[in-house]
Amino acid sequence: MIKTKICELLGIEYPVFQGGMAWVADASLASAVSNAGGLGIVAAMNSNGEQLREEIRKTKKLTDKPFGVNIMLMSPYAQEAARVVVEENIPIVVTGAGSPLIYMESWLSAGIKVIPVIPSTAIAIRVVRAGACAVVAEGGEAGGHIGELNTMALVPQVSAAVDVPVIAAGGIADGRGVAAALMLGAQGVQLGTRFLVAKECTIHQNYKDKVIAAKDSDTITTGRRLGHPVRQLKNEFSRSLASREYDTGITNEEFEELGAGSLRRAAREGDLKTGSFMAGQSAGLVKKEQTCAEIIYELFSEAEMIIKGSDKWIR
Ligand code: TUI
Repeated sequence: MIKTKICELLGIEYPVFQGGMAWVADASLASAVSNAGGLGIVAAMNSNGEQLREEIRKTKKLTDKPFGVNIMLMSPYAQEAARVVVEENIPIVVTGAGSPLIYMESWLSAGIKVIPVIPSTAIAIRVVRAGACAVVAEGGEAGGHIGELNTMALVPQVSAAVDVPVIAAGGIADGRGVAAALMLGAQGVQLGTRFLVAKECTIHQNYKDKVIAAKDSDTITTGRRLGHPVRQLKNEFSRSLASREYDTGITNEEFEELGAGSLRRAAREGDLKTGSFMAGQSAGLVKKEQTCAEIIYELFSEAEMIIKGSDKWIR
């Protein structure tokens, strides 16, 4: 069995987090991941405070294992979500897409373990100084909103720079990725794309089919002009957005408006034309729908076999 410090720290069986994906990571997915021994994470991004409270209560009914809440800091509801996680006694908060520093004191004094997603060593050092108990180092292979560094370079540098456990994210979808992440110094992994096709994931079937059909080169990034590039699968919508990345004929506000509602249209309506099907470069590794328990078991038995067999390289 693969056990690391993060298992002990969070009371989980396998060192795997499920990415807190907006419009995707609901009570059904998060509870299934936690019940399978990983860390399930409910996304606060698309919910106001009361909707988030309802989703948290649903998750509590579906699992008695620890689960976390992901707070996307660019969300208009971030402040409400920050309060609700305290009121609902959530043990673990993962943050993304910005600096969590303004909320750290209130979360830490409520006994919440704070684990920010970070795109660079400098930001990792800053959040650890402020009290983060671990960080998720997410490389640009990931789906959704990404930083500039890739997982292979980011994870070992963050691991060397901070003395808390590092969770690797971005580009990991199978046991080889899990084994590699551990070799890079990580104490665990976070996966989004592979969990998109989990049986317990409630997104539209069109989204799952698109991920399963994707090849390695089927993602594209858009939104660099806004300072927040987003990786998604290629379709009419993402190609058209990409073609306007350097178009001075539209303002940044107009460009941003083009993206509004597109992730919801993909995840909830399966709108193949105007949806933004966010997914990572690892989509090409994702071949079939499985339960969360099957995914997690497969990830760690593959990783264990690879690590056990690795002395074949030593002479
Ligand atoms: O947040 C993500 N991925 C996301 S959020 C999202 S929702 C969305 N919808 C529409 C448009 C844009 C986003 C979809 N995918 N990943 C975690 C992540 N965090 N990636 C990058 C960062 C990050 C960036 C800067 C974390 C901290 C940070 O700090 C800046 C600072 O100044 O401290």
